[in-house]
Amino acid sequence: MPLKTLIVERHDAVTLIRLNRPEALNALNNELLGELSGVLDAAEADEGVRCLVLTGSQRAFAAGADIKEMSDKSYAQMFMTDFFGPAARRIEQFRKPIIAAVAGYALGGGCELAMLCDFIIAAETAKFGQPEINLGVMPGIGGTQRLTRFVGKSKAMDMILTARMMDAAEAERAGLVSRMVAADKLIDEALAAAAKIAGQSPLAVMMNKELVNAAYETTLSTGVAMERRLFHSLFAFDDQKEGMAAFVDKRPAKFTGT
Ligand code: DAK
Repeated sequence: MPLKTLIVERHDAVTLIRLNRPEALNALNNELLGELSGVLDAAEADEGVRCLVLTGSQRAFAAGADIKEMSDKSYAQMFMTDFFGPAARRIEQFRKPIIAAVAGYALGGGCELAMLCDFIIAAETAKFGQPEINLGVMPGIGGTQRLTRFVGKSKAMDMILTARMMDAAEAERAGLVSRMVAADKLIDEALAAAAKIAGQSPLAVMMNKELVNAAYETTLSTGVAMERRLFHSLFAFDDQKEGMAAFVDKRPAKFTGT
């Protein structure tokens, strides 16, 4: 079935996904999240895909959950459909890296979607916010938890309680985004980062992703112990031998994922 709300492009081992609901500033509705889950399923199953980039338009990454779709729902409907739950879990459990390339508005569920990715590259035009309080509600895809872990309690409280937006420069200073670039360089920069990741050993990439995420979920000593075990395990693979031999031979490594 052709996709209605996403544009998907393949750039060698990188899949670029563009949110595409321009009439609603890429607001997230059920259709879009269902399509996104399907694209992630396909990317997970495709061994040729090593990294993903998720982006929106110059005007908006995503201006939040679709308020028009959501406004009349009852508590029973929200609960019984587990509103947004399956899509959020799909992204959380995705094992390959996803880079969010954010220009324009990343608000509410849009900011949360960016934070669900592994890191965020922001255009100078990016604006991040959790303005749900203006609607009498609250973030619902982890915003109260993830924003607080990214930027600390004070800025998270400020943004969530006042609904103020953070521009790209502040977001970079606060650690919400990994780098800020000119708007016309955003996609090139994100694709270049993704290509760099795609050229690494996929085994090492997935284990590194798992461990950085574990830092949010576990104690320091448990995380460090997990890291040591996985580090040891990498010596079971050809990619470790190749990576170290290539360094000694002063040549680029050719990783095979074995
Ligand atoms: N939903 C639906 N339509 C939206 C939208 C949204 N979030 N944001 C913008 N649009 C639509 C506008 O209605 C307008 O449509 P037309 O009037 O042309 O038909 C079109 O996009 C262009 O928007 P504007 O005319 O407003 O454009 P401006 O440049 O003047 O303003 C803006 C841009 C981004 C500042 C403004 O559109 C705005 O404030 N948008 C709403 C931002 C917002 O409040 N976002 C948070 C939404 S609530 C859950 C999980 C998650 C969530 C909820 C539950 N569960 C797991 C239970 C998440 C909730 C949210 O994200």
